[in-house]
Amino acid sequence: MAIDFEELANAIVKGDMETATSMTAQGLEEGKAAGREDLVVAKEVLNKGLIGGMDIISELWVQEKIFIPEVLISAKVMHSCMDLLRPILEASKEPPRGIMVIGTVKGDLHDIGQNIVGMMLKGNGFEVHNIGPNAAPEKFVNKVRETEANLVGLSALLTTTMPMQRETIKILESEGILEKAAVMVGGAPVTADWAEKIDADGYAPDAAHAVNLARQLVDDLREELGEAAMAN
Ligand code: B12
Repeated sequence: MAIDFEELANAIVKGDMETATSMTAQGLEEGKAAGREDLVVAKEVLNKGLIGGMDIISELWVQEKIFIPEVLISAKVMHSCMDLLRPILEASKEPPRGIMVIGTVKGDLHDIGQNIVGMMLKGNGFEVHNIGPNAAPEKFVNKVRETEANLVGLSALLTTTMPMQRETIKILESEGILEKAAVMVGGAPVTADWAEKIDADGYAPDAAHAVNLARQLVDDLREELGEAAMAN
């Protein structure tokens, strides 16, 4: 019997760590027992259960039915459930398609969405270096230099930190990073228009689109720079 995704989402909302983590584990086990592919089951648990729970949290917060402490508890439960899915979502047998540095821009502590994007990219053959939330532009610059990344992902969840995406891109540009790397932006308030305005190379509304966009940007870079330059 498949797990009840609504019950899992509600456990996230209630901050019920035990129920949420045991249902996540149970969902994976039942999928395996039914002979379904681990990755398909993990994505289903993530999208229908965990993200479903965060959608309810967002709605309740907007309606002022819950407050920051409750949101923090739910976020903690969400992280623990994601830890159970991580080994499956990040497993990839392919050589790296590209190297990405991802983080949430300075001043912004939201990290759930960018963690999901990072996990999905890893599972799709990218080498991913996640520098976490509240990441200053210099931190992006240093990590790209250290890892020779060809993709940079900037997340922002607040309208007040969206300008920091622009600022970070400006600094990446002035440091010469964007000669060999492409930059993509995302986060709930971010739009394709904003991405264009701040000279990002691309925008994706969610993790699935982010994977396609990352592939496209790396292919475009390869064409532009040639394979030899990409290897340096
Ligand atoms: C959880 C949460 C918190 C938690 C964060 C915990 C954590 N570890 O992340 C806590 C409680 C800390 C928090 C704090 C605050 N928050 Co808050 N938070 C949220 C909430 C409810 C959910 C965010 C989330 O995790 N969503 C689930 C994930 C899966 O979705 P996602 O992040 O959008 O990510 C997806 C896509 O956007 C995309 N994506 C994300 N990043 C990237 C990056 C790239 C490169 C790409 C391509 C794609 C991509 O892919 C992801 C997966 O599909 C949102 C509500 C909302 N509607 O977003 C408010 C929300 C973002 N918060 C808000 C506010 C106001 C705050 C505070 C200022 C509150 C306060 N008064 O202190 C503080 C700010 C603290 C700070 N300096 O950052 C507002 C922002 C309003 C605005 N217009 O700016 C929101 C919208 C709530 C609201 N409606 O009022 N928050």
